[in-house]
Amino acid sequence: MTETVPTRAVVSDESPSTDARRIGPAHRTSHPLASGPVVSPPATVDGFVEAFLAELNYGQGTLLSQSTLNDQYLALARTIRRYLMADWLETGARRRQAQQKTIGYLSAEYLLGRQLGNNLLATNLQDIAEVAMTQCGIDIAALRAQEVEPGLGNGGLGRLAACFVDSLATMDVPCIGYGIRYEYGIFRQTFEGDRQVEVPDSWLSLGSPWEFPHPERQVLVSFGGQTSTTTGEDGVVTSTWTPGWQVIGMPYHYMVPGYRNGVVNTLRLWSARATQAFDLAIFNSGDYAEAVRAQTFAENISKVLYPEDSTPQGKELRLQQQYFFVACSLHDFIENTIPADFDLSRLPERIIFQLNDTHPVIAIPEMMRILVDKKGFEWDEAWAITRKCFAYTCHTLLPEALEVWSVELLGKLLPRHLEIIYRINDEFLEEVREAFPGDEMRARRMSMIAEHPVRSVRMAYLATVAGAKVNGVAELHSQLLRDKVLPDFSQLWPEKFTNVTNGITPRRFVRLANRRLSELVTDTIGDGWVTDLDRLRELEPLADDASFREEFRAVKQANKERLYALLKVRDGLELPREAMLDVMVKRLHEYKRQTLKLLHIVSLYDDVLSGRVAAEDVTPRTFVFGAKAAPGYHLAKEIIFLVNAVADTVNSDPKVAGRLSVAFPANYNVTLAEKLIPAADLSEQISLAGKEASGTGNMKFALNGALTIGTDDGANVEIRRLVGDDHFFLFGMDEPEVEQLRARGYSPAAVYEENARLRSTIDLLASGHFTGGDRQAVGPVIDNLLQQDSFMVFADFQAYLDAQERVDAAYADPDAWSRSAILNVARSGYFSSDRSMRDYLSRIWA
Ligand code: NBG
Repeated sequence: MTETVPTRAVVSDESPSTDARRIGPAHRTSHPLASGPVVSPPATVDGFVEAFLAELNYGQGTLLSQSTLNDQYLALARTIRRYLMADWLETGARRRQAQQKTIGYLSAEYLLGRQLGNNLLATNLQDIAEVAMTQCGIDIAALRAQEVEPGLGNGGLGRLAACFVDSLATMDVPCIGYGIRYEYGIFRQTFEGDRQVEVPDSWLSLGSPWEFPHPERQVLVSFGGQTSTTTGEDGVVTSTWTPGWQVIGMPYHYMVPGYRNGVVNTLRLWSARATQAFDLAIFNSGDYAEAVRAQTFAENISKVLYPEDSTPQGKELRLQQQYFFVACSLHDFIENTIPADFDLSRLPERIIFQLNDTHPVIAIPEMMRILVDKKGFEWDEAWAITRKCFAYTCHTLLPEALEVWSVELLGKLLPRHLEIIYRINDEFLEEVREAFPGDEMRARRMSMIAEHPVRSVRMAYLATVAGAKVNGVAELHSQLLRDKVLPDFSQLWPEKFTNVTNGITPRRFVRLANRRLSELVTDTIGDGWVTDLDRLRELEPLADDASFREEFRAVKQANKERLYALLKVRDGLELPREAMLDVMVKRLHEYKRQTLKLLHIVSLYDDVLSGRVAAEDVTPRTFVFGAKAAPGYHLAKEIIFLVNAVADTVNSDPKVAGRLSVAFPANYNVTLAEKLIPAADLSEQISLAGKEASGTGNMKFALNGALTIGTDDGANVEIRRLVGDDHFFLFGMDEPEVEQLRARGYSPAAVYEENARLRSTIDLLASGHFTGGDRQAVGPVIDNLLQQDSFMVFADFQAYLDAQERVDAAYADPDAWSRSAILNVARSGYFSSDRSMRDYLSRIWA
């Protein structure tokens, strides 16, 4: 039985009443084409032009001669869709037939990036589309630029989800990506007076040609209210949830094409709608605001992406978002995807829900509720099923990033789920007490319910207990997860814990972003690398080939010029053609240590100002930052201000002209990353050891031929091991050293006193030199470093400067540098997200 939403919802937790109007397939005709294959337009220039003009005329309702750029973009997108549609329908039909196990990827974020280029690549229509557009008198580049990227994620976690669904489609693995269709994605960053100002990202406003709403698959989601228990004649106690309010989840489907393999998987993102658009009686009485109040309230749920990266905010709306999308997704799978008569005791044969961090963990009690309250399973059997249907990926090591929900809030919003969590916890603690008799402290430590500072549910513990597997995202991270974050759990269930090192899709981040390098590689070793990235190994011998190195350098230079041309029109930046391009792009977070990079720049500048170093002896470098700060993260915003202030001063000081320049283009996003990363010489991966779970930018840079300067943190460890110590600039404390220093007592002020270079650097910053004499403006950052420096910037400062000197020395020998860069490319094939998917398939989803 599939469930649809009644046009007039009744507030109850029951399935919508049977009088609900069905909007599903109406009837079957006997027309021969009714269920036959859809036909794609011919993959020729003429076929493309014809399909495009048809979209322009019939889809946009305009003539080519009258059309705007946006009309043309929408028509082009819809034309490409036509070429994907047959494969999409066919993949869906094949999946329904095969009844294979499906990956339900549950993620609150998908940072997709622009779709047009990726879909042209997947369909192999790039050249045809370009010629076709030229024939229509249109510059396809202008249409590409018209697309607003769907920024439905913050950073690495959301981008990882996008890479994973790309890989699964390319590997023809059944996967449904489930998430939220935020009306506003990650804010657009602008700078005013060097300070970050956030502008809403209305990515849908000019139309969204890549999505397909499916009202017939709407789902009703309940919240609030209360539960009551009744004891049946057989003595069995049942709990009934009478919710207080409901919203409708409306799915939008997105195509996830595999790379030229005829597969198109589905990403299903949910949008919240009110059960009733407005109250006509109130409207008629004249209170217009009150009449639409319920609608506004309901639709707020999918209105905006929370812009916090790594540190969750325990806000009620956030919990509403989380429950909203997992409730829709579970319902969608159980009621609308598998056959109506499916025996749910065999559910684990058909689905594994991968929990992308703790955001979707409320799906666990939701599954229990469905099985016990709605499907009549006994608790124990339901629990046995549930434990096989979920696996949990942890993406952090920061204790403050482990999500907790206060019992008060959870009980108010989801009273039945709280009851279920309590019971899961009680039974789990029994198990702990049995395994460790007399160790009450342990039971308390492991409880899913924290007592302080307020009673709350530890979502990571719930996920660990219920999940069939728990994984970290890089070797070091998985080890620290076992040893430091969840030690009691890994002791109880060592076999539950595993690692899957993150990866990135080579389609978007090499083939699409770096067309020149891709051509060079393909000319040399063929194009098999696009779906088998280990084949890049075949490039290794070419590192010793002078003419290959020459070509490789020409690619890098061309990518730089493409970037500089873009930054000139995009940001009004003028950057020197010949300089090492030193790039640090990622979310602004203290643990990532953008301030360490900043201190390096200031110290180089200080060397010249103070006459210690002649300007001619400074290796010309262009430093590029890209980073958004969470709007409420004040210190991060102060750091952005300071970077901009330093950039202004350094860029306009003739003493370092042609030697040092600093660029901070606003609004770093996937689109900009695709231009920046292929141009970089040096990749900055300088987090404090033990803090960055993995990093994925680090992988993108290595695969595009940048060398890394980095700490022994996250996936840097594995990158260094693979590319070799001679081709990676390691510096700083490792994780045990960080812990030792903290245990000894870390005093940043003492480091400042002892290190003359650091003192001079800090003093120059503190003097107001970069802020027009305003010392207060630098106060927050400097004071924090001197007094707290939680992420030990000062402790690693000297080691970082020394490593940067090694970078300068290496860069002075272009042949040796290119050799290292080529080896970075050749040896980084491991970081394909296809490999990550193979690891998930064998270690977790098997
Ligand atoms: C981030 C980590 C990164 C990691 C990505 C993807 C969160 C909570 N975590 O190091 O900080 O690369 O996840 O795994 O956003």
